Amino acid sequence: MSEKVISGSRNVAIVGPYLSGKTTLLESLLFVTGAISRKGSVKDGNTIGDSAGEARDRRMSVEVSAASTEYNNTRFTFIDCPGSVEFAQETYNALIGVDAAIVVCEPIRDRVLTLAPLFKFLDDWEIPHLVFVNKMDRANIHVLETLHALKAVSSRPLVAHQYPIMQGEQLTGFIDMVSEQAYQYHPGAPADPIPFPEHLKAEEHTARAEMLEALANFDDHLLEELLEDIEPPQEEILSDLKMELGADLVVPVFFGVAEQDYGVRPLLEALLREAPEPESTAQRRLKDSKASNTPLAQVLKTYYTPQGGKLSLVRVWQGKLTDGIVLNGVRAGGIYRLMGQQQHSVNEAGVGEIVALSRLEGVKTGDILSTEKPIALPKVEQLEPVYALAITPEKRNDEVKLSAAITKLLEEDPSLAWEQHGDTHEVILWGQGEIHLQVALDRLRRKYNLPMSTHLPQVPYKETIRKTVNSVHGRYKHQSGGHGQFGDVFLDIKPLPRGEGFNFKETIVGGVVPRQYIPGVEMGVREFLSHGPLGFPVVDVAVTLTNGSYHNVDSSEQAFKQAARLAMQTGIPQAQPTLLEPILRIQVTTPSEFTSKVLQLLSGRRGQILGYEGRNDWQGWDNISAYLPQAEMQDFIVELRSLTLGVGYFHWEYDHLQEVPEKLAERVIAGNGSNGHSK
Ligand SMILES: Nc1nc2c(ncn2[C@@H]2O[C@H](COP(=O)(O)OP(=O)(O)OP(=O)(O)O)[C@@H](O)[C@H]2O)c(=O)[nH]1
Ligand SMILES: [Mg+2]
Repeated sequence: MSEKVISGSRNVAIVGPYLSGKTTLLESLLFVTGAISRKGSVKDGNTIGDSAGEARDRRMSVEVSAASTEYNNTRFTFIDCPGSVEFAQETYNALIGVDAAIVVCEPIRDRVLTLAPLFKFLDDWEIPHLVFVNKMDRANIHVLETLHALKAVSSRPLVAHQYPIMQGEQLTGFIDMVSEQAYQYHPGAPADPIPFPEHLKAEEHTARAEMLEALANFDDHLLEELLEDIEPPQEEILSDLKMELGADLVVPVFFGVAEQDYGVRPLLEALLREAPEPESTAQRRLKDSKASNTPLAQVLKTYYTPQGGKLSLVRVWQGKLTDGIVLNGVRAGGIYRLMGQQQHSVNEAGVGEIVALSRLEGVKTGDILSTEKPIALPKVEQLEPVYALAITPEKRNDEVKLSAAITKLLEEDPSLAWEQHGDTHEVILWGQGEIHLQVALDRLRRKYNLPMSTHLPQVPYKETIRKTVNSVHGRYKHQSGGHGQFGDVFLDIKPLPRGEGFNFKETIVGGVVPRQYIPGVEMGVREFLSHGPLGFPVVDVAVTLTNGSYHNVDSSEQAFKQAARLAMQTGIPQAQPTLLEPILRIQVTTPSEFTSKVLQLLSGRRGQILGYEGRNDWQGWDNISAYLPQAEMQDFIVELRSLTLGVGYFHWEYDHLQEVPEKLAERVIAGNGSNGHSK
């Protein structure tokens, strides 16, 4: 067999809403280009895109997956991205490394609306993208309605690259809008040219005129031709499509049925002819830096393979990666082209390729790699965690192994976070939602043999006091065997304004409590405050040591510590202890049509609305600011998503402590720190 000449490459991400058919489309792209000889299906769990166990189990993609193939002497590397919002970070991290993205969507209005955040990301980063309307075997809305819904969520003009030929709800062929040639689809074979279907003449004509007008907005020559009623040559339309797609000025739309390979070849043709070459993507990303051949690559994704090896999926922005290359001071173990979970070793990777490098210890997703000091390149913003679970190893001895395993999980997935909570001592895993965390826990079990049990994290309540009590007496006297223990103190206990924490003073005169014992008093007070009478740490309290007495032989720092504890034990319950809860300041972002529902959701969760306004940078979307008790945050994201077609999200930060309403406080105290969720 003669060696094939590869004359170019394209890196294309496959993105779009949950379950729109991205993994199925990748399977079809690999099949029609001959990279696989049999197509797998998501249902049977044997696709290239979803070959990881966590994806197979759920019949959904949970991480990006790369696969390379060849078509017309061009190497295509596709990156199949997960659609669930809970894995959006994966998608964003990978998107910045591709030359173009295929946005796969279903012909369903509500599903199309969920594309808004993705379109915004693509436009913010100027990533050329086209739309593939999939599942056209079940299209129960008219083509024009689908286009209309798409136009409503894209800030860039959409141009129909094809006009679908339908028979009822089933796609049977298409009219290519550049050549106006009609084609008929056949199962298992390329489409055949057919005569133009006369009944579509009017619709097709309007759609084509709209396409040409959209293109002419960026090409004066084309505009003149249109004004003068001159039919523009096909080459001109194609070159405009290429230029305008490449600059993210327009969004071409295609239609198909990935399951039957319908529309997949025309899509490939368009990518080949119209998607920008890797060189122009590199130019766009490396804008300010001088051209050079120094190897420069960026990590789009980190994998720990089931065998335990580390793989960094990188985009080569500049120069060439060769076997044994040292990047950022670390020697790469090998260079691989990926096919889902399979790795094919190669000797080198040229500029514009996406390949995996093994054993780059210490290198993280997003990192810029070079043989010299790497230049700075823009990085993707990290999503804030919005959902948490407290985790404990099922086997006690596993605690030691846990932190190393979690570090690896976080390298693979930067939208996870973890903390060991200072007050509650729980290990808390933070992420983007329930499924996201379940996948992380699956990985802990599968790859690191660390089965975990989970529970809802405790709310870190605190206590404070409302009243001042003066001269509270505490005396510790103990006689046992040798010499005894004696400490004796009087304390004034006073509430402090919110947020002031704790302070300790003494006003001892005449040495009634000798200097050396005073630190013991403070220690006793602090120890008591770490666990107040309601079961939580006590804050915003001032304690003053005003008086006391001692014994020449029996007194000690330890005895004064005990005396102080006793005084606190008596004093704090008299000072009206009350429960405080952490309040978060949150900012919810939602399409304006759901704003009033979100306001209701917040109020129903004891939220205090601070204001809301339309976003200047995102038409049709609002920002709502509010205070929200942390106790109400646990599944807030779940409800927010269910109210907003899944696209609403929020930022949060701890703001202040606030008294818990009495009824609720009683419940929390009765449950001794259990989550006081008010439903
Ligand atoms: N009717 C029909 N079903 C399809 C088509 N393409 C995919 N599906 C089905 O849609 C479901 C989801 O397909 P996937 O390929 O997993 O979708 P996805 O976009 O990769 O899903 P996520 O990665 O989890 O977001 C599966 O049951 C597919 O069989 C199509 O063209 N027509
Ligand atoms: Mg998928």
